[in-house]
Amino acid sequence: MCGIVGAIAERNVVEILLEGLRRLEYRGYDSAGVALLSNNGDYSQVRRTGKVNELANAIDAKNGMGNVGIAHTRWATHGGVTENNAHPHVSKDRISVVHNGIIENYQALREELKAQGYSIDTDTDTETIAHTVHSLLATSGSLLAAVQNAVKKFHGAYGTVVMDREDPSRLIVARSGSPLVIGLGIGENFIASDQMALLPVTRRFIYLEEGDVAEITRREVKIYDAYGQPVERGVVESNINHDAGDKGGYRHYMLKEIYEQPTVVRNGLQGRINDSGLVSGIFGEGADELLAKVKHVQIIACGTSYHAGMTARYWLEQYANVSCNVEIASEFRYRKSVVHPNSLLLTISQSGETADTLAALRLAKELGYMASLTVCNVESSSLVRESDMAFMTKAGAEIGVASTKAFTTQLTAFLLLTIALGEKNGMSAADKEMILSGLHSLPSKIEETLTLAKSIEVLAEEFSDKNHSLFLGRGEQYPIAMEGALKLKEISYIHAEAYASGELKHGPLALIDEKMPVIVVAPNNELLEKLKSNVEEVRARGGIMYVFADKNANFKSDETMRVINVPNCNEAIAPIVYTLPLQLLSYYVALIKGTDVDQPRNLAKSVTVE
Ligand code: F1P
Repeated sequence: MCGIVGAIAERNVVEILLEGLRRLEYRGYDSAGVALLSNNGDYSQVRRTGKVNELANAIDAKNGMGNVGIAHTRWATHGGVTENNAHPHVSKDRISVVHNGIIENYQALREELKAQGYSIDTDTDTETIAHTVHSLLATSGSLLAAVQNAVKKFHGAYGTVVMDREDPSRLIVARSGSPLVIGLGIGENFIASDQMALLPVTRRFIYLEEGDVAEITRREVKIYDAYGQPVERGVVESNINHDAGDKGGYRHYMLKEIYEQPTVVRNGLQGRINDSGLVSGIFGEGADELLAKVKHVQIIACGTSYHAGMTARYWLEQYANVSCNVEIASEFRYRKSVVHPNSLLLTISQSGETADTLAALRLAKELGYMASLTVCNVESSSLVRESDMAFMTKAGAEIGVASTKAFTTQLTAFLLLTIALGEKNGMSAADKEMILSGLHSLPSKIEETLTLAKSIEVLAEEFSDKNHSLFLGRGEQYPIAMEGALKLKEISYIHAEAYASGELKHGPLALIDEKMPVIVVAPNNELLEKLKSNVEEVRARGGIMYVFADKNANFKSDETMRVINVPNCNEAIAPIVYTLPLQLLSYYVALIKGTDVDQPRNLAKSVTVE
């Protein structure tokens, strides 16, 4: 989604802005732009469609100088991908703005602005921010006051940075619904939509809260809350590794992140389990008392995180004896739902900024859930700040748009939560022991499973000319099949659908022929015999199958079936282990097809608009 970078310094800020944009590239975008203002009042602006390098190439000594500047990568929401629609947007050659989010009432604002004599030159909602601030400047007395008055008129979501060509001494920023972080330097300050953009220049950050407006000069940051009152927001020292954005020798971030899984899962378990169970207090202060009262869990998430939630439901009901519903955030937030007694609202998100998930959390607070817990990968995110409890997945920065290590660390977190809730709800000692021993073996099982990469790479050749595919799984492997299908469609653009294999004969069997590869996830569990019958149903109709199976499941390769044996593992961790070959399969298929693995078309890493 859109990325914002801003800087105010004594030095030329152009490289800081461009490097910031490059570091946000992974989030997905279609065009980029920068506006620069020098202390002597010289102003320049460059915008380009395509990659940040196109923008960088268009910058030279004449247009590449500024002591203050704003920059943006755009992911089109209103208006096509054109240079004219790229940010910054300018009003009356004076006010320049960059913006993330959507101004929902932009049509009404346009009419109002046209009546005041402003000409509307782009198809964007953002242009109305520039004109509205400009129109209020004369009566407001200062740029800060103009922005404070302007935001009162906006409905929707915004993170925005405003620059006045007549005043190179300040930037004004405002946040509502879209994240913004201020980076503190010495005699210089910065702003970005994601701290990642600023790691080369600072480690000290202030996270703006909903409704905040801030005035940023070289030496000072003054923050005002939604009521216009001055407020202090804490300074946070980031411990994110500066190199978190490097590929570390791998061809793609996605592959690097797939191979990081043994390490990040190990980190996520460290200090949280011991030989006899969970270390107390791992869900945060006061969480143990709250969790002890939970009788129902409502899970809300989107995309890959939703699949983690679906897997968690199987575990919570099977082992922890706690009832659980799972719903996509964009559905939950717009329908009337019933709150069960003693219900825990559980959100799952890699980024912690997914607009629909965040909106669902806010709605749930009004609906009367007993408490909220988020399982999240970004400590500074809105979901973590706004939830009663947070459990950090510790996956480290995930750059590839297609989520991999975030997913397996989420699943690891849910096995811990299953024990935590199960202990209060009559979980059997045998189940607890099984999950615990599975968790202890998990990092090495992941390592072992990743050694299948070579044979999966060979298998991937057979997919490169296919247009459709079917993924099958049963029980807790059904969401894993869904996640496998999502990975394949996200990065290889092959149409992939997942079915609970018991559902085959209720429709999808009609699709089976030799052109439709069927991928089957088949661990050795109590549903194996049922799954084998489903496999025969496919075989009888001439389907070609690719089966990821436990050796003891006794599948044999033949002309209609390729079998890849997955290392034997216990039932609890099998969904995590079986995720890995599916990640590798989609990676190698995408590689063969030559798609943009890390930044697949039309997608964004962090979906901060509805
Ligand atoms: C949810 C999500 C990701 C997906 C893509 C778009 O994000 O659907 O699962 O890979 O990046 O967003 P999050 O809420 O888990 O950050």
